Amino acid sequence: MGFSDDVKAAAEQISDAPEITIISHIDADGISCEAILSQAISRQGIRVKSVFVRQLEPLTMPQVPSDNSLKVFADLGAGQQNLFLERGFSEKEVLIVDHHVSQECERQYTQVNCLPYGFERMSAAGVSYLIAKQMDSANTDLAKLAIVGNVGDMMAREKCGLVGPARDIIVEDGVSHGNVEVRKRDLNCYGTATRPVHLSLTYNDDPFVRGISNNPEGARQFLKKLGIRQQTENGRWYVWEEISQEEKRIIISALAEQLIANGDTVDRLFAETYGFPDETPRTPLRNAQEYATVLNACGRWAKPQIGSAILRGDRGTAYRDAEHMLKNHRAIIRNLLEFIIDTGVKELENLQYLHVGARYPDTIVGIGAGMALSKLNAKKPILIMCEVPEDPNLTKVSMRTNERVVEQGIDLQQALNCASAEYGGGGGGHKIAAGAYIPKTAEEEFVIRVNRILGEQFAAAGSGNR
Ligand SMILES: [Mn+2]
Repeated sequence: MGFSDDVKAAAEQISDAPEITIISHIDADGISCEAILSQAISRQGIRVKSVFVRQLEPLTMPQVPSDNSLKVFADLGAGQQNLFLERGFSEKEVLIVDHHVSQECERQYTQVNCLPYGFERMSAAGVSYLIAKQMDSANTDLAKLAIVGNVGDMMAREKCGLVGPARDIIVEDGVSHGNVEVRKRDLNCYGTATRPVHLSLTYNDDPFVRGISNNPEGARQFLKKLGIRQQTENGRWYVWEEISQEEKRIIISALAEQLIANGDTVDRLFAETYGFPDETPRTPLRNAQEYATVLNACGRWAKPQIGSAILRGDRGTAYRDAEHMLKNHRAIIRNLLEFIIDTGVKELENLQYLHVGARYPDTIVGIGAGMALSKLNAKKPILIMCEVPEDPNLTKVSMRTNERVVEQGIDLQQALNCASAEYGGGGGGHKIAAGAYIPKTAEEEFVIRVNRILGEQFAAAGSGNR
C-alpha cells in the first residue's frame, strides 16, 4: 500500500458514508481542511457538518457527536487515537486525515497521513485536497484552498516555496484551474498585497538586511535612492504586487548587493510565492501567506467558521468580520511583542525564556514568540509560557526557532514532547515551532530539562560550539 492507495481508500470510505462529521483544527491548515472536505462531500450529495476544536484532548472530545456519521478528523487525530478507543469508536466510524506523528493504538483506525511516506512538507489541507480530487476530478478549484493551508502551516518556509506533492500536484492543479498564479523568484517577503513596499521590506527579517529590516526610515530611503515610485498622486502607498517587474528587479538586486556587501548569503532572498488573481487587488486574500493570516486570526479569536465561509467564497459579512478580527489580532500581537522585548527574556545556555502570565490569550503566544525571536538572540530557541484560562493547574509552553538553528540539529517538537511527557503533559508540532501543556508546578524544572535536551541535540549534530 502506498500513499495514493490510502488516498483512494479514504475517498471510498467517504463516498460510502450516509452522513459525515468533520472534526478539524482551528488554524489556517485545519480550517482549509474543513472547507475542502466539506465542499467535496456536499458536492457528492452527502450530508456533512463540522466541528472545530482548539486541540483534540479529553476536554474537547465531548464535542465529537455520538451518532451514525463517519467522523473525519482533519489536521488532528493521528496522535490522539487512544481517545477514539476510549470513546469506543469502531474502525468503520473514524477516518483520520493528518500530517502529524502517529500514536500507536491497538485499534487500526483508517488513516491518510503523508508523513510516514516521507512527505514532510505537505500539510493536512494537502492530504484533504488529494482526497477531494480522488472523489471527483472536478474538485481542482479547491487546490487554491490547499495552498493556503500548506503555506499557513509553514510548509513553504524552509525551502522558500512548496516542494513534493504539494508543489507538483496541488500548485500545478491550481495553475491549470486558473485561480492560482506562481511567482518564481519573487521576493521572500510578507505583506506583498497589503503593506506599503518599504514596510514589507522593514518587517522582513528572513534574510535580515542591515539598515532595512526593522528600519522603516532606512527602507524608505533605500527605495528613494533606487528611484522607485512609492506613492500614487493621491498619496496612497504602493504595495509590492502592483509595482512593475522592472522595479521589483531593481529592488531585489539592490537588496542582494546589500546582503553580499555585509557578508551575508542571498539564498533566502528569493521565494516562490502563490498569488490568487481572482481576488480583489490589495486585499489579504491576494496571496497564500496573507490569506492564511486571515484564517489564523479567525481561528485564534474563536471564529473558525468565519474563515471557512471565506474559503467558500463569502466576501460579504464573513469577510468584513474577518477584517475586524485581523486588525484586533495584529494589535494584540504587536502589544505582546513589545511586552516580550520590554520585559526581556532570561537566557540559559541553549534557550531563552519568559512567562507572560495571563496577559495574552494562549492562542497567540506562539506567534508573538516567533516574531520576538528576530529581535532577540536568534541563535537560541525562545520558550514562552502562559497561563491556560480553562485550567489554572496547566501552563502552555510555546517554542520557536529559525531555519539556521534547525539545520544545527534542533528539533523543538522532539524536545517538548520528550520533556512534557516526563511531567505528565503533552506536546506536539514541528522542528521549528512546537507547543506543550505542562503542570503549572513543573514550570521551573521543565525549562531546565528542555535546555538540557536542546544541548544534547546540538551536541549530537556536532554543533556544540556555535
Ligand atoms: Mn496542520
